[in-house]
Amino acid sequence: MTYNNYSLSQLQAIDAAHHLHPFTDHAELREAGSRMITRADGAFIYDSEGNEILDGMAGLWCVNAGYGRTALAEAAYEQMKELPYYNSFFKCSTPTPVLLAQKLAQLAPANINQVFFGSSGSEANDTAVRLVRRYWAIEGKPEKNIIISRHNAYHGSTIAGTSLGGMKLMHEQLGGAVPNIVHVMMPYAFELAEPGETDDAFGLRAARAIEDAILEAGADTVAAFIGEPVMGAGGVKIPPASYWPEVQRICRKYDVLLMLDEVITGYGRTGEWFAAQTFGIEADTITTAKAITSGYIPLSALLVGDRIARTLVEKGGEFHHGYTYSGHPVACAVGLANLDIIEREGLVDRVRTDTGPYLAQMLAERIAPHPLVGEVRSIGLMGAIEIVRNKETRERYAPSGSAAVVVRDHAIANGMMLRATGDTMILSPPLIWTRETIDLAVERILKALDLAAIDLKGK
Ligand code: PXG
Repeated sequence: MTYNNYSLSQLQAIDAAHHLHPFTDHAELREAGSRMITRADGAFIYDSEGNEILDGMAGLWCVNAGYGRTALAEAAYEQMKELPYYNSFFKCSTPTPVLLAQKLAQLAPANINQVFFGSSGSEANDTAVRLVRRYWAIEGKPEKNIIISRHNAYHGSTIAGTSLGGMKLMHEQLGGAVPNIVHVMMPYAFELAEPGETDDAFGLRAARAIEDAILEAGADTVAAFIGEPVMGAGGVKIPPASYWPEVQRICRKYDVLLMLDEVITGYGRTGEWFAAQTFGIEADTITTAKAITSGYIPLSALLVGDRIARTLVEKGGEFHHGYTYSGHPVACAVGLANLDIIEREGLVDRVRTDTGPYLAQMLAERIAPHPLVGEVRSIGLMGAIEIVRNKETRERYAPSGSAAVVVRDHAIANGMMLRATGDTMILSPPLIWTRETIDLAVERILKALDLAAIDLKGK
């Protein structure tokens, strides 16, 4: 490949001259120069300088089947030769989205049998908002229009995604959100539970914030509640066991649709195909993307429950919505091959019965005792480590978010890719990790914590 003829400094200079990155302070990036990741294999990524880094984030929560899967490359190649593109508009279809939709209907919870494809999680959430509002309009209740979401939720970066999400810094730059979206508290006991409040009591209180919002707006104006089963980008916030059953009860009571955003939790992350199954949630829509192709090619699938699908199909007429790449034949071919790998290798079962419990055990036994760590938590292969200044009081380092970045930088320098979000370190590795990979990760995380503790002394 000719790009290998460029030196790191040449690529960095060209990057700085022409490339605007997502979620980036460009002045800062151009000063530092980007890290150039040039190849990957299995559980490891490699940078242009030959450093081997254990990828604790599966790319960006997506490479569930791991790197170096030639079967996925071949699926794309074969499909591109046969039919690189045709659309699904104008009464046309192509075979791979048809077969992938069938496969997804088989894997999804029983009430879900229809799929709408796009190319990203943001697009799929845009479709979800359009569809939910369309549903109520077809049902003769267009005034049921409000969508309830949560502070710190992440639902993507388009205008609809940002509006749905609860990220303050994103809203500040939005210049006008999609109307009729309100945000309530998140189920984050570590920071929001009252002293002495049990996890279960806190979970019920967090769920009832949704009920309060419904009652305040009036149930006849509320279309849906949307939530990530486990908040991902917001810091791997795992709700108490009492939360989701109460949310479900509240949605049913007020006839409010339940929308799940499983862009991160889908495709095995929590030890079931979907977190809806892990938590026993019956949803009207499930947004999925990322690991549907293990990130090898962009694809999203909005899974649509029978209630909405029936109305749309039987009474809806034309739904004026769709993308050029809805049901892209190559992306769907890769999706089929990827799900086949995950299924054949039993990766979902492995997470549920072996690596998920082992990760939880190692976090508790090895990481939790460290002086910088205020809490560890995980579900399946999705984990969080809270960085604190004082273990007992849970006091944080100031300014907020500064300490986790120190840990992250030491982790990366020591061959461990982790993400820092606020004061939380997060972990979401490929599902191919074994107990041995988890042991290696734990060693590298401990080393990063020790080095960070030295830097943070006295701060
Ligand atoms: N919903 C959820 C729950 C997500 O995590 C999206 C929607 C949007 O997907 P697209 O494909 O449009 O990016 C996401 C994406 C981070 C980070 O910093 C997380 C995401 C994207 C970028 C950064 O953890 N998640």
